Amino acid sequence: MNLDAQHPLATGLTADSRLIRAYQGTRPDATPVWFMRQAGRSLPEYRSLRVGTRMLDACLDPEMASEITLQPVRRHNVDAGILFSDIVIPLKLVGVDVEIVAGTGPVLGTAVRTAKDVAQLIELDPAVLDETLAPITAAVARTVAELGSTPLIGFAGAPFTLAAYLVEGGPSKDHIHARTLMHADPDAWAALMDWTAEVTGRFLRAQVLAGASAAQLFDSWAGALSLADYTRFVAPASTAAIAHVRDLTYDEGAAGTDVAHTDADDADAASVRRNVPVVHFGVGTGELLKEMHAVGADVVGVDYRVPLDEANRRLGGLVPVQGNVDPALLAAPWPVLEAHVLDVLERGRTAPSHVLNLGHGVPPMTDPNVLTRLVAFVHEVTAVFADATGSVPEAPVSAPSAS
Ligand code: 1CP
Repeated sequence: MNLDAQHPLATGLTADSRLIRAYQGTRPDATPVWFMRQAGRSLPEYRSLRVGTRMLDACLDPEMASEITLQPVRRHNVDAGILFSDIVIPLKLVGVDVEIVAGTGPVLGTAVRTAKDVAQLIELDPAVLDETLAPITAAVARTVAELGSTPLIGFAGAPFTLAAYLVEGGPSKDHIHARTLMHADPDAWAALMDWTAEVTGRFLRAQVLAGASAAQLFDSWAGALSLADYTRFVAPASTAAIAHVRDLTYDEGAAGTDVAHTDADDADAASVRRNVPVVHFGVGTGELLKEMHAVGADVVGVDYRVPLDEANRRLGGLVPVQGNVDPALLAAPWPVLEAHVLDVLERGRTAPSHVLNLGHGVPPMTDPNVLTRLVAFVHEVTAVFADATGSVPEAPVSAPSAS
């Protein structure tokens, strides 16, 4: 389905941004940068705005969610905003009893452990989201109106990561109850994953339709899975979740956005149909990179454990990558961080394109000035990757991986 003519990708406002170009596999004039969890507790302006408002209430207040989304964009000059929300929001909106407990994370009223629990859960109709998502789409619309040519990334949790919270009842180290359920009762597990894919897929699609220019699916806890379990019990549901945005397209250089064209045929010939870029990220998922790409992603987010040249090799040299500065180094002396970032950039050059990010979220105690300095540094050092005329250099040719 083609996006609305007013969507920032369709009007061309964000279509030529560094982020979108890099997600499409070309190298813009400088490497784009944004940070997972760039909004939030590292910013004093966030902490003061949040006083007296619960996390999920803040997400469901369009004015507040929009303001929190914009705070890091104003402060750091990052190349994208990411909607301030949470992966459990669509669960809450369909009627699941979930809260975010400060310092802990999402906590469920009751864990979903048995086939009976699953049957009860999936009686909640995902179609209710068509109405209950209104505060989210309102927040997106407000935010993109302010962001102008800076793209907004919409996001959602992947079915496994959400199911991990549902089955465990809260955060967990090894997700053992979820991993047991998939083997002990594959039918109940499949029903749970189908339902979760539908709920989270609708949440993601609504954000893109409302104005987000890219979509990121977080399978944060998929690193707990073996490759065999991922492929059998998880990948089909991730494919189903991504399918909710996979069909969304826009025409670049289309008639109506290009005033130079008067002849309709000419305009058609010049226009290229593109899809809304989809990014897929997980933590500890070095063994799953290829499969996480195969579920329908355009870009793969890499955590800090696998160097980007190795990630690129595992991905066959053909996939744009995002990552993977170690968040722990944000608190190290600047020369240590700088050397690490240069190494990440150098390894990232082996891939078709690279969006610089952290290997996981910004730690709450991070000095925000370090993030601002890091953005300026990355933009400055990568500008020399482009040649003197400012044109985009050839992407380095990587040998296809043997794996
Ligand atoms: O009171 C607070 O400030 C709560 C902290 C917090 C914040 C700021 C939570 C609770 N969620 C969020 C916002 C959030 N969550 C964003 C905001 C946008 C941005 O990046 O700036 C995003 C993208 C998420 C997504 C999210 N929530 C993920 C996937 C990304 C990741 O970090 O792996 C996960 C796993 C969650 C669950 C969650 N919500 C909150 C916490 C502390 C957690 C993790 C709990 C755990 O360890 O299991």
